[in-house]
Amino acid sequence: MERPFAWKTSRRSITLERPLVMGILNVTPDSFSDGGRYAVVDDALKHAETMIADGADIIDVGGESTRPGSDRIPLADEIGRVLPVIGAIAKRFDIPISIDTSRSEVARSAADAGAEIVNDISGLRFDEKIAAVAAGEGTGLVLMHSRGDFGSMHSQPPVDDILAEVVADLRRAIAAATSYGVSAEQIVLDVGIGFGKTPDQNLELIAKLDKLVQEFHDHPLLVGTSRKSFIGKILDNAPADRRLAGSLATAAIALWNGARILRVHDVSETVETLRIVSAVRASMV
Ligand code: 9MG
Repeated sequence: MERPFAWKTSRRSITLERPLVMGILNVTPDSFSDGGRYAVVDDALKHAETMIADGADIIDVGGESTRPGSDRIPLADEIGRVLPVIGAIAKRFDIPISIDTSRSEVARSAADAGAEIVNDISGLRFDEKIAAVAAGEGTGLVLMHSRGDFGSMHSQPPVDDILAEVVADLRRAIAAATSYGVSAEQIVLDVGIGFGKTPDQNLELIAKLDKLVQEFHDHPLLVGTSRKSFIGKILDNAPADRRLAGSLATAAIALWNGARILRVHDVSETVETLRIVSAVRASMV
């Protein structure tokens, strides 16, 4: 029997009785028009509107790419990219907005502008004060597992036992968050597919997700496999725009193995996939 979780954010309690879809909204120079700030906000609003119509439950806004080979951008640039977009989405739609950042200053400004969840790919390793923001503002907090610093996180030497490493590191992240006063109901965990893992270890983590569900029974799990390179590697080096089937297959398996929230680019296709998986699961009782 699955636990009927609710996720506490600064603006609501999000029920997790059915799987949720977090739609990805990247506000990086390669994502939207180069026609100036208003055009970027307009494009981002249209993209958010489409994802919401397609069934997204949460919009994850990020201004700094964490893809392999990306460099850190100045703090002011990150804030300048995400704030107008978060403000515009919060004004127009009643949907939970998460801010994808590993900087506490960005998290705080985003929370002021209307973000109610902080999605930290570093699991508090880059800037522990993110936990102070989450505690003070009452936001939801995604603690994602990753290894290494910003520049080296995609070129880490492999560890022998990735499952044990993820468990130990996530335990440390929960302890750090709790020490700042973040409550268990605010915390969602994420294994960090593609961050400091070999392609085989990414597959292993998806296959063994049920073990993490048992280990962290107080926290829902979020998984992001969408268009990631381990999928391309299996499919004869398919580029990102040819990884939809692989993204849906891995989302379906992650859901089957206990994930509660899927972070994706292709919202409508994922929503349909999850509905089928849920229907099959419901027929087991
Ligand atoms: C920002 N980002 C990129 N990949 C991600 C993943 O798998 N999970 C989360 N929480 N954030 C991610």
